[in-house]
Amino acid sequence: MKPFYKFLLLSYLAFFSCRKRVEVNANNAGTIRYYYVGIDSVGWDYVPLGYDKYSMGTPAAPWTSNDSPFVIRTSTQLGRVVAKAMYHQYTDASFSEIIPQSADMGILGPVIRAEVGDSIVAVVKNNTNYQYSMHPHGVRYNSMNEGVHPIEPGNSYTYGWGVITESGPPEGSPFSSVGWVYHTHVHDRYGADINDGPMGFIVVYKKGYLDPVNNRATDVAQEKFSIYLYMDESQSNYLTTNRTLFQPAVTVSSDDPDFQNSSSKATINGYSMGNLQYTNIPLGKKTRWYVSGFGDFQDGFHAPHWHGNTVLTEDLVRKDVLNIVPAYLITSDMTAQNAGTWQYHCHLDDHLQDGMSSFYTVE
Ligand SMILES: [Cu+2]
Repeated sequence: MKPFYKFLLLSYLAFFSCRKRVEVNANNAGTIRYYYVGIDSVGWDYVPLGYDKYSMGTPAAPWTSNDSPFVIRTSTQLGRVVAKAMYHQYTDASFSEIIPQSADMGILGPVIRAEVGDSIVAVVKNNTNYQYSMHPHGVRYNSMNEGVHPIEPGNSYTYGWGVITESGPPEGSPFSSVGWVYHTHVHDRYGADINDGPMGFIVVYKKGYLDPVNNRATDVAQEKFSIYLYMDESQSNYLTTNRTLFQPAVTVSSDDPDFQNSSSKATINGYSMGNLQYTNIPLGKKTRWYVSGFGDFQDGFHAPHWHGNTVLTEDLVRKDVLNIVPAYLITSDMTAQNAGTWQYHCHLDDHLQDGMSSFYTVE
């Protein structure tokens, strides 16, 4: 058996035993990257600014007639604030202190970072009343670590994943990293899972390219993350709660077509209507964008579009619009030459009209 595969095998075995054993294996190859991730219930406001910034709303005149079904609370629609779930990174296994992240991450969980040859240990604690899991894309796992078995409310589960050659950028790639998604994936349940909120990114770097101080690739000045998604509150585990948690209580049937339509929020990182603002995109330096999305045949295709600047994708094509299908991820680099605050939105007209828009600022 080749040493590296032997290491992987040992690692997998070690993940089921004690942490000490894992650390012993760390001496053989790569680094063991520990992540303590809580799944927490949160009160979520899709439009925390309180107005539709994209449609040039103001605090005095916040919403367009298109916006109203999605943001105004009545007895027939949920409005803008609901209970959801999200992943938070904690400092350690006591799960007492959340590690904050930049505001433009929105509802996304922590970015799980590793270099090729490393292993990832994700200790996940479910602090909600519902079953969730953590399913990673791109890394190596066995069925016990696939993240399709529910973590029961109050329980924890430790996942071990191998970051193999095939998890990283291909040989000869000019990109030093490649992005992947992770998300809750409780088997046999679709809508009432990812719509609730638990999702995030994994980034795998070429060996030696993860800057441990700045938490990004050594050859870029900034990393940014986007997930385009209709979050369907009519499919959420929290639906029953959300119908009565705020006033007025929703009394219309959850099967009502208008209720269903108004419950489907067009978001980027959980924010709608230009309420997501990316900052600190450095002028003249490289910003790496990791862009993905989720959804179904009806609403899962997205066309992320940057105004003002272009990106270079992994296939070395110059673009300002990407083409995203569910769970597909594009890693692209922007060397911004155009300072200012620019729109960054889905180019599908109905998605944009429903609020799938944000801004980014080059400074
Ligand atoms: Cu879209």
